[in-house]
Amino acid sequence: MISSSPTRRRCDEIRDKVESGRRLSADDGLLLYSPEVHLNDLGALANLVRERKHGNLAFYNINTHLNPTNVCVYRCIFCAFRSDLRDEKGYRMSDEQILARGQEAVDAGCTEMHIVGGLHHKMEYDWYLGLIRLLHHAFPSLHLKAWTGVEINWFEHITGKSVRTILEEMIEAGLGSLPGGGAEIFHPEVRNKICEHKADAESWLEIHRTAHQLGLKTNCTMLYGHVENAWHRIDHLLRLRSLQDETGGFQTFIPLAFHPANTKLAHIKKASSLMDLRTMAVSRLMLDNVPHVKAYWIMLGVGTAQVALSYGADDIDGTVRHELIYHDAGAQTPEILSVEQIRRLIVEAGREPVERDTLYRRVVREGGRWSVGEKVGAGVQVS
Ligand code: V47
Repeated sequence: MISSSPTRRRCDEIRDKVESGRRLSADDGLLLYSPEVHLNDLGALANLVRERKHGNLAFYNINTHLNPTNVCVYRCIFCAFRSDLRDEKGYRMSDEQILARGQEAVDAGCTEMHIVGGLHHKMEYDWYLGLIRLLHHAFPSLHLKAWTGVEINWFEHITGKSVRTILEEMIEAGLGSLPGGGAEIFHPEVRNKICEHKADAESWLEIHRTAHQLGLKTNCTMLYGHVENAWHRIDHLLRLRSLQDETGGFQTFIPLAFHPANTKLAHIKKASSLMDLRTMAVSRLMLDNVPHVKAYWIMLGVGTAQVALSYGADDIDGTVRHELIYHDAGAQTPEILSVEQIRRLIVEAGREPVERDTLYRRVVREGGRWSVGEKVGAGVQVS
Protein backbone atom coordinates (compact mmCIF):
# COMPACT_ATOMS: atom_id res chain seq x y z
CA MET A 1 0.00 0.00 0.00
CA ILE A 2 2.96 2.30 0.58
CA SER A 3 6.42 2.05 -0.94
CA SER A 4 8.61 2.30 2.13
CA SER A 5 7.87 3.75 5.50
CA PRO A 6 7.41 2.69 9.12
CA THR A 7 3.65 2.67 8.53
CA ARG A 8 3.84 -0.14 5.97
CA ARG A 9 3.02 -2.75 8.62
CA ARG A 10 -0.07 -0.80 9.69
CA CYS A 11 -1.19 -0.63 6.07
CA ASP A 12 -0.78 -4.39 5.70
CA GLU A 13 -2.92 -4.82 8.80
CA ILE A 14 -5.62 -2.65 7.28
CA ARG A 15 -5.53 -4.63 4.06
CA ASP A 16 -5.86 -7.89 6.06
CA LYS A 17 -8.81 -6.47 7.95
CA VAL A 18 -10.62 -5.43 4.78
CA GLU A 19 -9.87 -8.69 3.00
CA SER A 20 -11.19 -10.71 5.93
CA GLY A 21 -14.21 -8.45 6.47
CA ARG A 22 -13.13 -6.99 9.80
CA ARG A 23 -14.06 -3.48 10.85
CA LEU A 24 -11.61 -0.57 10.55
CA SER A 25 -10.84 1.65 13.55
CA ALA A 26 -10.67 5.43 13.76
CA ASP A 27 -6.86 5.21 13.63
CA ASP A 28 -7.09 3.09 10.49
CA GLY A 29 -9.32 5.72 8.89
CA LEU A 30 -6.91 8.50 9.80
CA LEU A 31 -4.01 6.62 8.29
CA LEU A 32 -5.96 6.10 5.05
CA TYR A 33 -6.26 9.88 4.78
CA SER A 34 -2.48 10.23 4.99
CA PRO A 35 -0.74 11.03 1.67
CA GLU A 36 1.68 8.21 2.50
CA VAL A 37 -1.03 5.77 1.47
CA HIS A 38 -1.09 5.64 -2.33
CA LEU A 39 -4.45 6.61 -3.74
CA ASN A 40 -4.53 3.75 -6.22
CA ASP A 41 -3.91 1.18 -3.50
CA LEU A 42 -6.59 2.75 -1.33
CA GLY A 43 -8.98 2.75 -4.30
CA ALA A 44 -8.28 -0.92 -5.01
CA LEU A 45 -9.16 -1.78 -1.42
CA ALA A 46 -12.40 0.22 -1.55
CA ASN A 47 -13.20 -1.38 -4.90
CA LEU A 48 -12.87 -4.79 -3.28
CA VAL A 49 -15.61 -3.89 -0.81
CA ARG A 50 -17.73 -2.25 -3.52
CA GLU A 51 -17.54 -5.32 -5.76
CA ARG A 52 -18.14 -7.67 -2.84
CA LYS A 53 -21.39 -5.83 -2.13
CA HIS A 54 -22.59 -5.06 -5.66
CA GLY A 55 -20.43 -6.89 -8.20
CA ASN A 56 -20.19 -4.89 -11.41
CA LEU A 57 -23.55 -3.11 -11.05
CA ALA A 58 -23.80 0.68 -10.95
CA PHE A 59 -27.12 2.22 -10.00
CA TYR A 60 -28.88 5.34 -11.24
CA ASN A 61 -32.41 6.70 -11.17
CA ILE A 62 -34.55 9.13 -13.13
CA ASN A 63 -35.19 11.99 -10.77
CA THR A 64 -35.89 15.66 -10.34
CA HIS A 65 -35.25 18.25 -7.66
CA LEU A 66 -37.73 20.68 -6.17
CA ASN A 67 -36.53 23.54 -3.97
CA PRO A 68 -39.85 25.18 -3.06
CA THR A 69 -38.17 28.23 -1.50
CA ASN A 70 -34.65 29.55 -1.07
CA VAL A 71 -35.63 31.96 1.71
CA CYS A 72 -33.95 30.75 4.88
CA VAL A 73 -33.66 31.93 8.46
CA TYR A 74 -30.23 30.32 8.75
CA ARG A 75 -27.03 31.75 7.34
CA CYS A 76 -24.79 28.72 6.84
CA ILE A 77 -21.55 30.15 5.52
CA PHE A 78 -21.07 27.39 2.93
CA CYS A 79 -24.42 27.98 1.23
CA ALA A 80 -24.82 29.95 -2.02
CA PHE A 81 -28.47 28.97 -2.46
CA ARG A 82 -30.13 30.73 0.50
CA SER A 83 -31.71 34.15 0.37
CA ASP A 84 -32.95 36.71 2.87
CA LEU A 85 -36.67 37.35 2.95
CA ARG A 86 -36.43 40.64 1.09
CA ASP A 87 -33.57 39.78 -1.30
CA GLU A 88 -34.27 40.09 -4.99
CA LYS A 89 -33.26 36.49 -5.53
CA GLY A 90 -35.67 35.22 -2.84
CA TYR A 91 -38.55 33.08 -4.12
CA ARG A 92 -41.32 30.81 -2.91
CA MET A 93 -43.20 28.58 -5.31
CA SER A 94 -46.98 28.61 -5.60
CA ASP A 95 -49.07 25.41 -5.55
CA GLU A 96 -49.53 25.79 -9.32
CA GLN A 97 -45.77 25.97 -9.90
CA ILE A 98 -45.22 22.96 -7.64
CA LEU A 99 -47.87 20.92 -9.45
CA ALA A 100 -46.38 21.92 -12.82
CA ARG A 101 -43.02 20.55 -11.64
CA GLY A 102 -44.71 17.31 -10.59
CA GLN A 103 -46.35 16.98 -14.01
CA GLU A 104 -43.07 17.69 -15.78
CA ALA A 105 -41.37 15.01 -13.66
CA VAL A 106 -44.01 12.39 -14.38
CA ASP A 107 -43.95 13.22 -18.11
CA ALA A 108 -40.17 12.78 -18.09
CA GLY A 109 -40.50 9.32 -16.50
CA CYS A 110 -39.09 10.36 -13.11
CA THR A 111 -39.56 7.91 -10.24
CA GLU A 112 -38.30 10.32 -7.55
CA MET A 113 -38.63 13.96 -6.54
CA HIS A 114 -35.93 15.21 -4.13
CA ILE A 115 -37.48 18.08 -2.16
CA VAL A 116 -35.44 20.40 0.09
CA GLY A 117 -35.35 24.13 0.58
CA GLY A 118 -34.95 27.04 2.90
CA LEU A 119 -36.55 27.53 6.31
CA HIS A 120 -38.82 30.38 5.35
CA HIS A 121 -39.33 33.08 8.00
CA LYS A 122 -43.05 33.40 7.27
CA MET A 123 -44.20 29.97 6.14
CA GLU A 124 -45.83 27.65 8.62
CA TYR A 125 -45.37 23.93 9.01
CA ASP A 126 -48.72 23.36 7.26
CA TRP A 127 -47.28 24.77 4.04
CA TYR A 128 -44.47 22.21 4.07
CA LEU A 129 -46.82 19.37 5.06
CA GLY A 130 -49.47 20.47 2.54
CA LEU A 131 -46.93 20.51 -0.25
CA ILE A 132 -46.18 16.81 0.31
CA ARG A 133 -49.92 16.04 0.40
CA LEU A 134 -50.54 18.04 -2.78
CA LEU A 135 -47.81 16.31 -4.76
CA HIS A 136 -48.57 12.82 -3.47
CA HIS A 137 -52.26 13.17 -4.20
CA ALA A 138 -51.64 14.40 -7.76
CA PHE A 139 -48.73 12.08 -8.59
CA PRO A 140 -48.94 8.98 -6.35
CA SER A 141 -46.29 7.07 -8.33
CA LEU A 142 -43.62 9.72 -7.65
CA HIS A 143 -41.49 8.85 -4.59
CA LEU A 144 -41.12 11.98 -2.45
CA LYS A 145 -37.66 12.05 -0.83
CA ALA A 146 -38.13 15.17 1.20
CA TRP A 147 -36.82 17.36 4.02
CA THR A 148 -33.39 17.06 5.59
CA GLY A 149 -32.93 16.47 9.29
CA VAL A 150 -32.40 20.23 9.58
CA GLU A 151 -35.86 20.97 8.17
CA ILE A 152 -37.53 18.38 10.42
CA ASN A 153 -35.71 20.00 13.38
CA TRP A 154 -37.06 23.40 12.28
CA PHE A 155 -40.62 22.02 12.11
CA GLU A 156 -40.14 20.76 15.69
CA HIS A 157 -39.05 24.24 16.69
CA ILE A 158 -41.97 26.10 15.07
CA THR A 159 -44.73 23.66 16.05
CA GLY A 160 -43.61 22.29 19.42
CA LYS A 161 -44.51 18.83 18.07
CA SER A 162 -42.25 15.82 18.56
CA VAL A 163 -40.06 14.50 15.74
CA ARG A 164 -42.12 11.30 15.78
CA THR A 165 -45.40 13.17 15.31
CA ILE A 166 -43.98 15.31 12.52
CA LEU A 167 -42.63 12.29 10.67
CA GLU A 168 -45.90 10.37 11.16
CA GLU A 169 -47.84 13.30 9.72
CA MET A 170 -45.44 13.58 6.79
CA ILE A 171 -45.67 9.83 6.10
CA GLU A 172 -49.45 10.03 6.22
CA ALA A 173 -49.31 12.89 3.69
CA GLY A 174 -47.10 10.88 1.31
CA LEU A 175 -43.44 11.25 2.35
CA GLY A 176 -41.40 8.30 1.03
CA SER A 177 -37.94 8.78 2.57
CA LEU A 178 -35.51 11.41 3.90
CA PRO A 179 -32.54 12.68 1.87
CA GLY A 180 -29.12 12.86 3.51
CA GLY A 181 -28.54 16.62 3.58
CA GLY A 182 -27.88 18.84 6.56
CA ALA A 183 -25.32 16.52 8.15
CA GLU A 184 -22.35 18.71 7.04
CA ILE A 185 -19.65 17.88 9.63
CA PHE A 186 -20.99 16.76 13.00
CA HIS A 187 -18.02 17.75 15.17
CA PRO A 188 -18.88 20.95 17.09
CA GLU A 189 -15.42 22.44 16.38
CA VAL A 190 -16.49 22.68 12.74
CA ARG A 191 -20.27 22.79 12.99
CA ASN A 192 -20.18 25.84 15.24
CA LYS A 193 -18.11 27.66 12.62
CA ILE A 194 -20.04 26.81 9.46
CA CYS A 195 -23.65 26.53 10.62
CA GLU A 196 -23.79 27.35 14.30
CA HIS A 197 -27.54 27.85 14.61
CA LYS A 198 -28.90 24.83 12.88
CA ALA A 199 -29.65 21.33 14.21
CA ASP A 200 -26.63 19.92 16.03
CA ALA A 201 -25.23 16.43 15.46
CA GLU A 202 -27.33 14.81 18.17
CA SER A 203 -30.58 16.30 16.81
CA TRP A 204 -29.77 15.31 13.21
CA LEU A 205 -28.93 11.74 14.28
CA GLU A 206 -32.00 11.48 16.53
CA ILE A 207 -34.27 12.52 13.64
CA HIS A 208 -32.79 9.82 11.42
CA ARG A 209 -33.04 7.30 14.28
CA THR A 210 -36.75 8.10 14.66
CA ALA A 211 -37.30 7.93 10.89
CA HIS A 212 -35.69 4.48 10.84
CA GLN A 213 -37.85 3.35 13.77
CA LEU A 214 -40.91 4.42 11.79
CA GLY A 215 -39.75 2.30 8.84
CA LEU A 216 -38.44 5.12 6.63
CA LYS A 217 -35.20 4.64 4.75
CA THR A 218 -32.89 7.64 4.82
CA ASN A 219 -29.59 8.77 3.27
CA CYS A 220 -26.61 10.41 4.92
CA THR A 221 -23.99 12.87 3.70
CA MET A 222 -20.74 14.58 4.71
CA LEU A 223 -19.71 18.01 3.44
CA TYR A 224 -15.90 18.09 3.12
CA GLY A 225 -13.21 20.38 1.74
CA HIS A 226 -13.81 23.52 3.83
CA VAL A 227 -12.51 24.14 7.37
CA GLU A 228 -12.53 20.55 8.62
CA ASN A 229 -9.57 18.17 8.96
CA ALA A 230 -9.21 14.39 8.54
CA TRP A 231 -10.06 13.74 12.17
CA HIS A 232 -13.38 15.61 11.86
CA ARG A 233 -14.23 13.53 8.78
CA ILE A 234 -13.44 10.24 10.48
CA ASP A 235 -15.40 11.27 13.58
CA HIS A 236 -18.36 12.07 11.28
CA LEU A 237 -18.20 8.68 9.55
CA LEU A 238 -17.99 6.86 12.88
CA ARG A 239 -21.09 8.62 14.22
CA LEU A 240 -23.01 7.51 11.11
CA ARG A 241 -21.65 3.97 11.39
CA SER A 242 -22.70 3.76 14.99
CA LEU A 243 -26.31 4.81 14.28
CA GLN A 244 -26.41 2.38 11.37
CA ASP A 245 -25.34 -0.46 13.71
CA GLU A 246 -28.34 0.41 15.84
CA THR A 247 -31.04 0.85 13.15
CA GLY A 248 -29.84 -0.33 9.72
CA GLY A 249 -31.97 2.46 8.20
CA PHE A 250 -29.40 4.30 6.08
CA GLN A 251 -29.43 3.25 2.42
CA THR A 252 -26.80 5.45 0.86
CA PHE A 253 -23.91 7.66 1.92
CA ILE A 254 -23.05 10.65 -0.28
CA PRO A 255 -19.76 12.51 0.26
CA LEU A 256 -20.29 16.11 -0.86
CA ALA A 257 -17.33 18.30 -1.84
CA PHE A 258 -17.69 21.93 -0.84
CA HIS A 259 -18.14 24.31 -3.81
CA PRO A 260 -16.89 27.74 -2.69
CA ALA A 261 -18.21 30.15 -5.37
CA ASN A 262 -20.73 32.75 -4.13
CA THR A 263 -20.35 31.68 -0.49
CA LYS A 264 -18.74 33.32 2.54
CA LEU A 265 -15.93 30.78 2.12
CA ALA A 266 -15.16 31.79 -1.48
CA HIS A 267 -11.45 32.12 -0.61
CA ILE A 268 -11.15 28.35 -0.08
CA LYS A 269 -9.91 26.30 -3.03
CA LYS A 270 -12.25 23.51 -4.08
CA ALA A 271 -11.07 20.02 -3.11
CA SER A 272 -9.07 18.29 -5.85
CA SER A 273 -10.32 15.21 -7.69
CA LEU A 274 -7.67 13.26 -5.81
CA MET A 275 -9.23 14.34 -2.51
CA ASP A 276 -12.68 13.48 -3.86
CA LEU A 277 -11.54 9.96 -4.74
CA ARG A 278 -9.73 9.51 -1.43
CA THR A 279 -12.83 10.54 0.50
CA MET A 280 -14.99 8.22 -1.59
CA ALA A 281 -12.66 5.29 -0.86
CA VAL A 282 -12.21 6.02 2.85
CA SER A 283 -15.99 6.37 3.23
CA ARG A 284 -16.62 3.01 1.54
CA LEU A 285 -14.08 1.35 3.82
CA MET A 286 -15.22 2.97 7.09
CA LEU A 287 -18.99 2.66 6.50
CA ASP A 288 -18.93 -1.12 6.23
CA ASN A 289 -22.61 -1.34 7.24
CA VAL A 290 -24.11 1.17 4.77
CA PRO A 291 -25.22 -0.59 1.57
CA HIS A 292 -24.53 2.12 -1.02
CA VAL A 293 -22.02 4.92 -1.61
CA LYS A 294 -23.01 7.52 -4.18
CA ALA A 295 -20.78 9.46 -6.58
CA TYR A 296 -23.02 12.50 -7.09
CA TRP A 297 -21.99 13.49 -10.63
CA ILE A 298 -23.43 17.02 -10.26
CA MET A 299 -20.92 17.70 -7.50
CA LEU A 300 -17.94 15.63 -8.68
CA GLY A 301 -18.14 16.30 -12.40
CA VAL A 302 -18.86 13.46 -14.80
CA GLY A 303 -15.23 12.34 -15.24
CA THR A 304 -14.44 12.02 -11.54
CA ALA A 305 -17.80 10.34 -10.92
CA GLN A 306 -16.90 7.72 -13.54
CA VAL A 307 -13.55 7.01 -11.85
CA ALA A 308 -15.28 6.97 -8.44
CA LEU A 309 -17.23 3.91 -9.60
CA SER A 310 -13.94 2.05 -9.11
CA TYR A 311 -13.05 3.85 -5.86
CA GLY A 312 -15.91 2.57 -3.72
CA ALA A 313 -19.02 4.13 -5.28
CA ASP A 314 -21.78 1.93 -6.72
CA ASP A 315 -24.37 4.64 -7.47
CA ILE A 316 -24.18 7.79 -9.54
CA ASP A 317 -27.47 9.52 -8.51
CA GLY A 318 -29.87 10.33 -11.30
CA THR A 319 -30.53 12.12 -14.52
CA VAL A 320 -31.42 15.16 -12.33
CA ARG A 321 -33.28 18.30 -13.37
CA HIS A 322 -33.68 21.67 -11.64
CA GLU A 323 -30.66 21.29 -9.30
CA LEU A 324 -29.91 24.67 -7.69
CA ILE A 325 -27.77 24.16 -4.57
CA TYR A 326 -24.58 23.20 -6.45
CA HIS A 327 -25.19 25.30 -9.53
CA ASP A 328 -25.66 28.42 -7.37
CA ALA A 329 -22.28 27.56 -5.82
CA GLY A 330 -20.50 27.45 -9.17
CA ALA A 331 -20.87 23.82 -10.28
CA GLN A 332 -19.89 23.59 -13.97
CA THR A 333 -21.66 20.29 -14.57
CA PRO A 334 -24.66 20.10 -16.92
CA GLU A 335 -28.09 20.65 -15.36
CA ILE A 336 -29.44 17.37 -16.66
CA LEU A 337 -28.24 14.14 -18.29
CA SER A 338 -30.41 12.04 -20.56
CA VAL A 339 -30.94 8.38 -19.73
CA GLU A 340 -28.72 7.48 -22.70
CA GLN A 341 -25.95 9.76 -21.40
CA ILE A 342 -26.04 8.42 -17.85
CA ARG A 343 -26.08 4.80 -19.03
CA ARG A 344 -23.23 5.52 -21.46
CA LEU A 345 -21.06 7.10 -18.81
CA ILE A 346 -21.56 4.05 -16.57
CA VAL A 347 -20.73 1.65 -19.43
CA GLU A 348 -17.64 3.75 -20.32
CA ALA A 349 -16.53 3.28 -16.70
CA GLY A 350 -16.71 -0.50 -17.19
CA ARG A 351 -19.84 -1.02 -15.10
CA GLU A 352 -23.30 -2.40 -15.80
CA PRO A 353 -26.03 0.27 -15.48
CA VAL A 354 -29.13 -0.59 -13.48
CA GLU A 355 -32.06 1.77 -13.13
CA ARG A 356 -33.34 1.63 -9.56
CA ASP A 357 -36.11 3.39 -7.70
CA THR A 358 -35.41 5.31 -4.49
CA LEU A 359 -35.64 2.07 -2.45
CA TYR A 360 -33.25 0.19 -4.74
CA ARG A 361 -35.82 -1.91 -6.55
CA ARG A 362 -35.08 -2.56 -10.22
CA VAL A 363 -37.19 -0.36 -12.49
CA VAL A 364 -38.74 -2.10 -15.48
CA ARG A 365 -39.92 0.12 -18.37
CA GLU A 366 -42.26 -1.02 -21.08
CA GLY A 367 -44.16 1.10 -23.62
CA GLY A 368 -43.81 4.39 -21.76
CA ARG A 369 -44.82 2.89 -18.38
CA TRP A 370 -42.65 1.73 -15.52
CA SER A 371 -42.98 -0.71 -12.65
CA VAL A 372 -40.63 -1.94 -9.95
CA GLY A 373 -39.15 -5.40 -9.76
CA GLU A 374 -37.02 -7.10 -7.14
CA LYS A 375 -34.66 -5.29 -4.75
CA VAL A 376 -31.21 -4.97 -6.32
CA GLY A 377 -27.82 -4.70 -4.67
CA ALA A 378 -26.47 -7.01 -2.03
CA GLY A 379 -27.52 -4.77 0.87
CA VAL A 380 -25.62 -4.81 4.12
CA GLN A 381 -22.86 -7.34 3.99
CA VAL A 382 -19.98 -6.72 6.32
CA SER A 383 -17.86 -9.73 5.41
O1 V47 B 1 -26.78 19.71 3.22
C1 V47 B 1 -24.81 23.21 0.40
C2 V47 B 1 -24.54 20.71 0.68
C3 V47 B 1 -26.42 19.48 0.83
C4 V47 B 1 -23.00 23.65 -0.68
O2 V47 B 1 -29.88 12.15 -0.22
C5 V47 B 1 -23.09 22.29 -0.47
O3 V47 B 1 -29.65 11.33 -2.22
C6 V47 B 1 -21.14 21.98 -1.56
O4 V47 B 1 -27.75 16.58 0.73
N1 V47 B 1 -20.98 23.28 -1.80
C7 V47 B 1 -27.72 19.23 0.14
N2 V47 B 1 -22.17 21.45 -0.90
C8 V47 B 1 -27.56 18.19 -0.97
C9 V47 B 1 -27.73 16.80 -0.45
C10 V47 B 1 -27.88 15.67 -1.39
C11 V47 B 1 -27.42 15.75 -2.68
C12 V47 B 1 -27.60 14.67 -3.54
C13 V47 B 1 -28.26 13.54 -3.13
C14 V47 B 1 -28.73 13.46 -1.82
C15 V47 B 1 -29.47 12.24 -1.38
C16 V47 B 1 -28.53 14.52 -0.93
O5 V47 B 1 -25.60 20.18 -0.06
C17 V47 B 1 -26.40 20.35 2.07
C18 V47 B 1 -24.94 20.72 2.13
O6 V47 B 1 -24.22 19.72 2.76
N3 V47 B 1 -24.19 22.05 0.21
N4 V47 B 1 -24.08 24.22 -0.15
C19 V47 B 1 -21.88 24.17 -1.38
N5 V47 B 1 -21.71 25.46 -1.59
